[in-house]
Amino acid sequence: MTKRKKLSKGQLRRIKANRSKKLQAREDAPLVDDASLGPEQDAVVISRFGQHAEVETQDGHRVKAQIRRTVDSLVSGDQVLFRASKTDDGGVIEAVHPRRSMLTRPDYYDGVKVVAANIDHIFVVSSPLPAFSSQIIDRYLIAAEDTGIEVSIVLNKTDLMTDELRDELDQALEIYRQLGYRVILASAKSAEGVAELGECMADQVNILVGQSGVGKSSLVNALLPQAELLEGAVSDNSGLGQHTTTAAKLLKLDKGGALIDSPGVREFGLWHMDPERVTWCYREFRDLIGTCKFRDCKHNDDPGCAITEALANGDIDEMRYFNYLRIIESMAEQKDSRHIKQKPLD
Ligand SMILES: Nc1nc2c(ncn2[C@@H]2O[C@H](COP(=O)(O)OP(=O)(O)OP(=O)(O)O)[C@@H](O)[C@H]2O)c(=O)[nH]1
Ligand SMILES: [Mg+2]
Ligand SMILES: [Zn+2]
Repeated sequence: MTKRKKLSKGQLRRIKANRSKKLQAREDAPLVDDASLGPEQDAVVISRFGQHAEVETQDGHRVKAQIRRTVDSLVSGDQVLFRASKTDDGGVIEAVHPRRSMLTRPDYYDGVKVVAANIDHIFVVSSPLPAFSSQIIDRYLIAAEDTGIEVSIVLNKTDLMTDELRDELDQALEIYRQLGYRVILASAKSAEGVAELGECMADQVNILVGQSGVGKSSLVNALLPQAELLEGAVSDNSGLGQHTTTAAKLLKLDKGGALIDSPGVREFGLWHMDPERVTWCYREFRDLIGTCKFRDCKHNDDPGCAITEALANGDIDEMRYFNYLRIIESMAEQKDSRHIKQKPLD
């Protein structure tokens, strides 16, 4: 389990107010008459909208279901006990099976928000437009490492790259390959890498994460043309699409397994994590933790630091180390200002 950082009073107040508003909304929701419901059956959550969720039953039926008040948290990928209505084409979600994994992200209103459940493989998607940033990749990798779920990297939109840019980005990604991450160069447009991506996803529950506009929904469409998800158009410098995805959605893969498309966020904050945990999430730092001269070493200019020593020896990559310092610094800034600027998209 992750050690969570203490939240400020303002953050706690806001989160509490938001939770009680949500509880109130549930109490206002209509009760479902038990007699009108069929037997319990297993189903998977496709996507969640407020007090409802779309589920798929084991015989492949898609149903829009109400959620029992006793169900605390429900997201795409959750395995649930579902009862179909005898009188209409709806139903009720009675309970959620324990999750074998979940991906979370910090949220301005909810503290920490669960993005999806029961994931086996996270694909961090990047692109040349919006601009490639190894620091953003590192932020997503930290969140992924924190969950213990397998993680790979996708560089999408190769069709937009000159040979020169392709070489440059490929070199930047070589560092990740050396760290043991699989890197896939892909294009939803030219279909490069799409088959390879599909092979890596077979028989697992996969999720695409990454900045808004990198082409997650487009890759889903390339993998599953029948999905017909709405894609955005790169309308400005930020690359934010008009059809930006607002809710996570699960799609079944033809060869078994599933794929979840998730909404991108403008800025992926990590303020909910302990800086020590962030250090641990850097794979190449992990074995060095606890070997610095001082127990409270900040791995910056502290004497006898094992991490800066490994950096000097060339065992740790400069870019990764620079990103690490920037991320730790930005976490401290956010803590000082006691608020998070980012407004969530969903
Ligand atoms: N040239 C090119 N454009 C692409 C490619 N993949 C996606 N795009 C375009 O990039 C824009 C954004 O694509 P989306 O698939 O909506 O991006 P997203 O990651 O799902 O974005 P959010 O839902 O906002 O998180 C759209 O205009 C796509 O047509 C690609 O491989 N090549
Ligand atoms: Mg999308
Ligand atoms: Zn150190």
